[in-house]
Amino acid sequence: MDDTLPLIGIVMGSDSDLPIMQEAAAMLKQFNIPFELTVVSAHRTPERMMEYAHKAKNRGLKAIIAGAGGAAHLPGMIAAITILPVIGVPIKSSNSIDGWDSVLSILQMPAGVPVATVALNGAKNAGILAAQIIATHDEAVAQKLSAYKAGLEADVLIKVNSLKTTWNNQFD
Ligand code: RP5
Repeated sequence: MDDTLPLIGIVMGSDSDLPIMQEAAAMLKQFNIPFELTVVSAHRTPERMMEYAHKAKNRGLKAIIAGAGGAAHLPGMIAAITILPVIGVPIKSSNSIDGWDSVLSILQMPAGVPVATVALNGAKNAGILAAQIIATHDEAVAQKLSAYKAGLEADVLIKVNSLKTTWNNQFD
């Protein structure tokens, strides 16, 4: 059990969201950012959700990644309570019609209460975005992010060169 004080809180409505949400955890691990991960359900544990959101800032968290599926109220309700940035992950869950319910529940927040919503099942990007928030005041994380982005470019250029062996490309 890791008891390092977390900077990022990852919460999800159910453990059935974990296969997706652990992609956010993997990115935070890659960038060496301490995080915690637990289940907080807006509908099934509303008081736990309220307590989590109320205490988050004083517990030292800098941002919260919240994922939920179906009628996905968790990210928006947490954002209603805390001033920490909340990154919402819509999840295509067993009770989701086709994912649009989760996307729209998390995306269509009223003015004044933003949730930074990533793509459906986009927990990986949620982890990267949380790291970018930390990187605004942590140079070591900023350097890891720069290296990550450079790696993305290098991967594409390898594919460009590979395609060249088969397909005409006069661009470069
Ligand atoms: C949501 O309901 C959860 O976030 C999950 O995506 C979905 C289904 O939950 P389970 O019935 O699998 O626990 O609140």
